[in-house]
Amino acid sequence: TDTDPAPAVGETAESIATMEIRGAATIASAAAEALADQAEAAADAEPTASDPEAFRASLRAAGRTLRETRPTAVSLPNALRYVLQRMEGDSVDALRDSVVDASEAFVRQLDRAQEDLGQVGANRLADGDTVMTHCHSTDALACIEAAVEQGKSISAVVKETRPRQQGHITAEQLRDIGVPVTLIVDSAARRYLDEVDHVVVGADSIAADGGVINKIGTSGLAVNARERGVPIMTAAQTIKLHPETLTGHTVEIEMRSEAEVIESEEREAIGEITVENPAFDVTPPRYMDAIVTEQGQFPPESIVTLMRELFGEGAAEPWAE
Ligand code: RUB
Repeated sequence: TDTDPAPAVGETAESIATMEIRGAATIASAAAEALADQAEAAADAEPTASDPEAFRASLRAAGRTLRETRPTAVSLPNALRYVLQRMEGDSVDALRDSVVDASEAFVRQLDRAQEDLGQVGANRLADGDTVMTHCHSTDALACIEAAVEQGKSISAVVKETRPRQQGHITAEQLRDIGVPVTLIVDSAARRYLDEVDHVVVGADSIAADGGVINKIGTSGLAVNARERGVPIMTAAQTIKLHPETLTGHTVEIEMRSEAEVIESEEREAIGEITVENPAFDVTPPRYMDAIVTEQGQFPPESIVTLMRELFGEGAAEPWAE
């Protein structure tokens, strides 16, 4: 059709779906950048180059393509909303510039927010602390990195995070900043909590009731941490706040392929079984000590106030046809 997204959008969407691009913040900045690419491409090709309405439609189509890649990280629709709500102008040139500027502003803000929340999270960590991590979160790593930069000596117990083993990325990045790392299998977490001073995780979405949606296994880790008396924080910039939960919607938990869990030959050898692979779970607010954002730290139960301030009561979908 006239409004087919540019190849760059298709490539980004594919990379998000296959998890080559992954993690809520990274997905959000890639999506914002793909919209800027779409704006450049649409301003250069007919019919969008000479028809502002067709240009707008092509940006909305790009938004829908990106939106459909993965369902759980709200930073993705929040990024699309940020950029598309700022698309304005009577000419295609003006429209293109508004999208490119908004995309750049979004990515700048994201980086800035991560730096700021890193400072807040770092203040919760003390010199000599051992932290436990789950999955790979750039927001969580920002807290540990800022603590290291403050001159604190931090070591880490890193959960491998089955089935995709994002813990390996965390282990490598912590090593790069000089943090001693002990890698463990997920089921060893409770045993190691006795040696840990703080659990630090990220979030894909934060619900209005303070529930934290993050990589599967986070909720069990939080319950165990509470039982062991170990504080747990989630590092989540405000782009992770899920506006639709203000009106009673729940966050969709992505179900991924069973091939990530078991190889097909092995599965066939076992016989007729069901394999399920939910990618995320919900940690109830009572098991989370703090949500650390670029605007300071919050008890999970009070996050709704910040959410109303930032999003109001309703969230429009500017990518709708
Ligand atoms: C990643 C994950 C991360 C959050 C936060 O899941 O659960 O903890 O996305 O990451 P997946 P960040 O690997 O399935 O995308 O702090 O970088 O936004």
